Amino acid sequence: MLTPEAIFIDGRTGDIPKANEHYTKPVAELRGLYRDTAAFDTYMAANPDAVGYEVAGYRQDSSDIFFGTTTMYPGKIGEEYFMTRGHYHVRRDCGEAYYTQSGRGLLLLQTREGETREVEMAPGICAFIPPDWAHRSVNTGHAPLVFVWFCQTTAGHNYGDILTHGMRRLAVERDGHPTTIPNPAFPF
Ligand code: M6P
Ligand code: ZN
Repeated sequence: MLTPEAIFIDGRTGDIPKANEHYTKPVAELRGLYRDTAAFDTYMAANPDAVGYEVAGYRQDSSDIFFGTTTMYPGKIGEEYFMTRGHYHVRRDCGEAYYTQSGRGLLLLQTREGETREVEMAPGICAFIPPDWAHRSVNTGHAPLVFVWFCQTTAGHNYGDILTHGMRRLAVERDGHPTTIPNPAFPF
Protein backbone atom coordinates (compact mmCIF):
# COMPACT_ATOMS: atom_id res chain seq x y z
CA MET A 1 0.00 0.00 0.00
CA LEU A 2 1.21 3.53 -0.71
CA THR A 3 1.76 5.80 2.26
CA PRO A 4 1.50 9.60 2.44
CA GLU A 5 4.77 11.47 2.38
CA ALA A 6 6.09 15.05 2.63
CA ILE A 7 8.27 15.88 -0.37
CA PHE A 8 10.50 18.94 -0.10
CA ILE A 9 10.92 20.92 -3.30
CA ASP A 10 13.54 23.65 -3.55
CA GLY A 11 11.76 26.30 -5.62
CA ARG A 12 14.99 28.15 -6.36
CA THR A 13 16.97 25.24 -7.79
CA GLY A 14 14.27 22.66 -8.57
CA ASP A 15 16.05 20.13 -6.39
CA ILE A 16 13.86 17.38 -4.91
CA PRO A 17 15.99 15.34 -2.49
CA LYS A 18 13.47 12.45 -2.54
CA ALA A 19 13.08 12.43 -6.35
CA ASN A 20 13.15 8.95 -7.85
CA GLU A 21 13.40 10.10 -11.47
CA HIS A 22 15.87 12.53 -12.92
CA TYR A 23 17.36 13.44 -16.27
CA THR A 24 19.51 16.15 -17.75
CA LYS A 25 18.84 17.36 -21.30
CA PRO A 26 22.02 18.64 -23.01
CA VAL A 27 21.56 21.45 -25.52
CA ALA A 28 23.55 19.28 -27.97
CA GLU A 29 20.52 16.95 -28.26
CA LEU A 30 18.17 19.77 -29.22
CA ARG A 31 19.58 20.85 -32.58
CA GLY A 32 16.37 20.33 -34.52
CA LEU A 33 14.43 22.69 -32.25
CA TYR A 34 16.17 25.84 -33.39
CA ARG A 35 15.55 27.65 -36.65
CA ASP A 36 19.02 29.16 -36.89
CA THR A 37 21.21 26.08 -37.32
CA ALA A 38 24.33 28.17 -37.95
CA ALA A 39 23.80 29.93 -34.61
CA PHE A 40 23.25 26.53 -33.01
CA ASP A 41 26.53 25.19 -34.35
CA THR A 42 28.40 28.33 -33.24
CA TYR A 43 26.85 28.04 -29.78
CA MET A 44 27.76 24.35 -29.48
CA ALA A 45 31.34 24.97 -30.58
CA ALA A 46 31.72 27.47 -27.71
CA ASN A 47 29.57 25.56 -25.15
CA PRO A 48 29.82 21.84 -25.98
CA ASP A 49 28.61 20.69 -22.54
CA ALA A 50 25.77 23.18 -22.09
CA VAL A 51 22.67 21.87 -20.31
CA GLY A 52 19.27 23.06 -21.51
CA TYR A 53 17.14 21.74 -18.69
CA GLU A 54 16.83 19.15 -15.94
CA VAL A 55 13.75 17.24 -14.88
CA ALA A 56 13.27 15.64 -11.45
CA GLY A 57 10.20 13.63 -10.56
CA TYR A 58 8.57 11.90 -7.64
CA ARG A 59 6.56 8.94 -8.90
CA GLN A 60 4.87 5.97 -7.26
CA ASP A 61 3.80 3.69 -10.07
CA SER A 62 0.53 2.48 -8.68
CA SER A 63 -0.61 6.05 -8.02
CA ASP A 64 -2.71 8.02 -10.51
CA ILE A 65 -0.70 11.26 -10.19
CA PHE A 66 2.94 12.26 -10.00
CA PHE A 67 4.82 15.52 -9.85
CA GLY A 68 8.25 17.01 -10.20
CA THR A 69 10.25 20.02 -11.29
CA THR A 70 11.77 21.29 -14.48
CA THR A 71 14.77 23.59 -14.14
CA MET A 72 15.47 25.44 -17.37
CA TYR A 73 18.75 27.27 -17.78
CA PRO A 74 18.84 30.66 -19.48
CA GLY A 75 20.27 31.03 -22.95
CA LYS A 76 19.55 31.82 -26.58
CA ILE A 77 20.33 30.24 -29.92
CA GLY A 78 20.11 33.00 -32.51
CA GLU A 79 17.02 34.95 -31.47
CA GLU A 80 15.26 31.94 -29.89
CA TYR A 81 15.37 31.32 -26.16
CA PHE A 82 16.19 27.97 -24.57
CA MET A 83 13.10 25.79 -24.66
CA THR A 84 11.84 22.30 -23.90
CA ARG A 85 11.09 19.86 -26.72
CA GLY A 86 7.34 20.30 -26.30
CA HIS A 87 4.77 17.53 -26.45
CA TYR A 88 1.18 16.40 -26.52
CA HIS A 89 0.19 13.70 -24.08
CA VAL A 90 -0.33 10.20 -25.43
CA ARG A 91 -3.55 10.08 -23.44
CA ARG A 92 -5.63 12.83 -24.97
CA ASP A 93 -7.77 13.16 -21.83
CA CYS A 94 -4.84 14.17 -19.60
CA GLY A 95 -3.96 17.77 -18.81
CA GLU A 96 -1.18 19.10 -16.60
CA ALA A 97 -0.37 22.05 -14.31
CA TYR A 98 2.87 24.08 -14.21
CA TYR A 99 3.41 26.09 -11.04
CA THR A 100 6.33 28.49 -11.51
CA GLN A 101 8.65 28.92 -8.53
CA SER A 102 11.41 31.14 -9.88
CA GLY A 103 12.57 32.81 -13.06
CA ARG A 104 10.61 34.11 -16.02
CA GLY A 105 9.22 32.33 -19.00
CA LEU A 106 6.52 31.72 -21.53
CA LEU A 107 4.43 28.63 -21.96
CA LEU A 108 3.51 28.09 -25.63
CA LEU A 109 0.43 25.96 -26.27
CA GLN A 110 -1.41 24.80 -29.36
CA THR A 111 -4.18 22.44 -30.38
CA ARG A 112 -4.24 20.04 -33.31
CA GLU A 113 -6.92 22.27 -34.85
CA GLY A 114 -4.53 25.23 -34.99
CA GLU A 115 -5.41 27.32 -31.95
CA THR A 116 -2.46 28.85 -30.09
CA ARG A 117 -2.12 30.41 -26.65
CA GLU A 118 0.67 31.79 -24.50
CA VAL A 119 0.70 31.77 -20.72
CA GLU A 120 3.14 33.84 -18.72
CA MET A 121 5.43 31.90 -16.39
CA ALA A 122 6.42 33.83 -13.26
CA PRO A 123 6.59 33.02 -9.55
CA GLY A 124 3.10 32.51 -8.16
CA ILE A 125 1.47 31.68 -11.51
CA CYS A 126 0.10 28.20 -11.95
CA ALA A 127 -0.54 27.45 -15.63
CA PHE A 128 -3.49 25.22 -16.42
CA ILE A 129 -2.76 23.00 -19.44
CA PRO A 130 -6.03 21.48 -20.68
CA PRO A 131 -6.08 17.97 -22.16
CA ASP A 132 -4.89 17.72 -25.79
CA TRP A 133 -3.02 21.04 -25.88
CA ALA A 134 0.65 20.66 -26.86
CA HIS A 135 2.91 22.57 -24.48
CA ARG A 136 6.47 23.89 -24.58
CA SER A 137 8.10 26.06 -21.94
CA VAL A 138 10.62 28.76 -22.77
CA ASN A 139 13.04 30.52 -20.44
CA THR A 140 12.85 34.19 -21.43
CA GLY A 141 14.88 35.45 -18.47
CA HIS A 142 18.49 35.59 -17.36
CA ALA A 143 18.14 33.17 -14.41
CA PRO A 144 16.98 29.56 -14.17
CA LEU A 145 13.25 29.07 -14.72
CA VAL A 146 11.99 26.55 -12.15
CA PHE A 147 8.47 25.17 -12.16
CA VAL A 148 6.63 22.33 -10.46
CA TRP A 149 4.47 20.14 -12.70
CA PHE A 150 1.62 17.81 -11.77
CA CYS A 151 0.35 15.16 -14.14
CA GLN A 152 -1.29 11.76 -14.37
CA THR A 153 1.27 8.92 -14.30
CA THR A 154 -0.26 7.36 -17.41
CA ALA A 155 -0.40 10.58 -19.50
CA GLY A 156 2.70 9.73 -21.58
CA HIS A 157 4.69 12.04 -23.88
CA ASN A 158 3.85 12.30 -27.56
CA TYR A 159 6.78 14.17 -29.12
CA GLY A 160 6.18 13.16 -32.74
CA ASP A 161 4.15 16.06 -34.11
CA ILE A 162 6.17 18.79 -32.43
CA LEU A 163 9.55 17.22 -33.19
CA THR A 164 8.63 16.92 -36.85
CA HIS A 165 6.98 20.30 -37.46
CA GLY A 166 7.94 22.45 -34.49
CA MET A 167 5.30 24.67 -32.91
CA ARG A 168 3.16 27.23 -34.68
CA ARG A 169 4.74 30.12 -32.81
CA LEU A 170 8.34 30.83 -31.82
CA ALA A 171 9.43 32.71 -28.68
CA VAL A 172 12.15 35.15 -29.74
CA GLU A 173 13.98 38.17 -28.41
CA ARG A 174 13.26 41.40 -30.31
CA ASP A 175 14.72 44.76 -29.19
CA GLY A 176 15.82 43.08 -25.97
CA HIS A 177 12.34 41.81 -25.09
CA PRO A 178 10.60 38.44 -25.42
CA THR A 179 7.83 38.18 -27.98
CA THR A 180 6.34 35.49 -30.19
CA ILE A 181 6.19 35.29 -33.98
CA PRO A 182 4.61 32.79 -36.38
CA ASN A 183 6.96 29.91 -37.17
CA PRO A 184 7.82 30.38 -40.86
CA ALA A 185 8.72 26.67 -41.13
CA PHE A 186 5.39 25.40 -39.78
CA PRO A 187 3.32 23.62 -42.48
CA PHE A 188 0.14 25.68 -42.06
C1 M6P B 1 7.76 19.34 -17.79
C2 M6P B 1 6.85 18.17 -17.80
C3 M6P B 1 7.63 16.95 -18.12
C4 M6P B 1 8.46 17.20 -19.37
C5 M6P B 1 9.40 18.35 -19.17
C6 M6P B 1 10.30 18.66 -20.33
O1 M6P B 1 8.56 19.22 -16.70
O2 M6P B 1 5.84 18.37 -18.76
O3 M6P B 1 6.75 15.89 -18.31
O4 M6P B 1 9.15 16.02 -19.69
O5 M6P B 1 8.59 19.47 -18.93
O6 M6P B 1 9.56 18.89 -21.50
P1 M6P B 1 9.74 17.97 -22.77
O7 M6P B 1 9.52 16.56 -22.29
O8 M6P B 1 8.71 18.47 -23.73
O9 M6P B 1 11.13 18.18 -23.25
ZN1 ZN C 1 3.10 17.43 -20.47
